[in-house]
Amino acid sequence: MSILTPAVRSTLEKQAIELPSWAFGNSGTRFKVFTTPGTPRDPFEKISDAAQVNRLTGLAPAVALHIPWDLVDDWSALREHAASEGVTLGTVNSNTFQDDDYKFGALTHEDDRIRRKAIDHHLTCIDVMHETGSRDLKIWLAEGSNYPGQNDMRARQDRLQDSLQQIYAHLGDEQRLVLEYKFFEPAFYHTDVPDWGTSYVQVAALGDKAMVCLDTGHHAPGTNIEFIVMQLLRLGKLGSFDFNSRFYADDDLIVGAADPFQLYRILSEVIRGGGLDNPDVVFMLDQCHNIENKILGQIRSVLNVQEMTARALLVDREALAAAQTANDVLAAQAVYMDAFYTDVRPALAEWREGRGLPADPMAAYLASGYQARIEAERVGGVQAGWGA
Ligand code: PSV
Ligand code: MN
Ligand code: MN
Repeated sequence: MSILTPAVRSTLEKQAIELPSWAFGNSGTRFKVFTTPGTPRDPFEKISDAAQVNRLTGLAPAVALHIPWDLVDDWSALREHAASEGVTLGTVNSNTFQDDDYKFGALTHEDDRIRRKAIDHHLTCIDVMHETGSRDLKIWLAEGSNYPGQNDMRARQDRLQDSLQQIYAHLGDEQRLVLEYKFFEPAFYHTDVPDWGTSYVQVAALGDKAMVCLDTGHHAPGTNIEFIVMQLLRLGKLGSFDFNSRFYADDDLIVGAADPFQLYRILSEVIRGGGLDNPDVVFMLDQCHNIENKILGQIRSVLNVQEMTARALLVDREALAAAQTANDVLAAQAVYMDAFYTDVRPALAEWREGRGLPADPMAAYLASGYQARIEAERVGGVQAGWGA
C-alpha cells in the first residue's frame, strides 16, 4: 500500500505553484549574463515554456508577470495564449528599480514628482491586472540608504504608507496588494521594508486586501523562517511565498536545493496553519536559472516543493501533539524527523502515473523534443532576460 494515504493525495492534488515569467529569461550575476539557445524572446514564449512545466507535473497552473518586462500590446491575446497552453496569468510584479529617477527611492522618495511616478506605475500594474484577470499586485521595493544619517528613515516610512494608501485605493474588490520584504540589497545600510514586521505594519494599516509576501531568500542567515510563516498565518496576513533557496544572500537558487530541511519545516507550518486549502496564500517561485536549463530548473523546483509537502503531510500530528503535551522532547522530535526522513519519491512517481502524468517529469521533458524545437525555432530577435 502506498505511503500516500487518500487524505494526503487529496491535499497534494490541490497543490498549485505559480511560476515567475523571469525564470525563463536569461539571468546572471553582475559579472556575466549567459545567453542560452531557445531562450524566450517575448512573454508569449515565456508562457509556452512555463506551460511545459505544468503539463509534465500538473503543479504549475499560473504564471506571474513582471511589468514592464512583460508588457504587451494586446493583453487579451496573451491571456488567450495562456489559456490555450492550459495556464492562467497570475501575480503582477511591479518594478521601481531600473529607472534613474529611483536612485534615491520610489514610493519613499522625498521628491513628489518621482513618488507620483512610482505610484502611477503601480496604478498601471492594476490596470494590467484587470486585463489579465490577476488577483495580486506584488510590490518589492529596492529602497533604502547606504550610510547612517543619509536619510530620515522615519519620514520615509510615512511617505511609504501614504504611497501604499494611494495604490490600495485603486484596487478592485477582488484584487490584493502583497508587500515583499528583504533585509538588504541593493541598499546596504537601511532598507525601507527590511522584515516581516515592517511589511506587516505597513499592510495592516491599509486593510484586509493587503498582505505580506515572504520570500524565503530574504532573511539573515539563521533566521527561523518557519516561525514567521506560523506568525503570519496566525495573523491572517500571509499573502504569498516567493520560494527559492540561498547559501549566502538573495541567491535565487532552486527551492529546496540548499536546505531541503528548511523547506520541510516551512511547509510543516503551512500544514499546521491550515494546509493548502487557504485561498489567501499564493505559492510562487522567485528564481533564476543562470547556468542550468531553465525549464528543467523549474520542473525540479516544483517537484522539490511537492516532495517536501508530501513529507510534511506525513507527520503523525496526533503523536506529535501527544509528545508535545507531555513535554517529551525527544519523542516529539522523533515524530517530526520520521516524516522528514521518509523518501516519498517512489510513491509520488506512482501517484503521478495514476493521474496521467509522467512518473519522472525531468526525464519526460528531456525525451519530449521540446528543447530541440525551441532551440531551432527561436533564432533571431532579442532573448528575454532578467531586467529586460
Ligand atoms: C529582488 O530581490 C527580487 O528577487 C525580489 O525578490 C522580487 O520578488 C524579484 O526580484 C522580482 O522583482
Ligand atoms: Mn521575491
Ligand atoms: Mn529576491
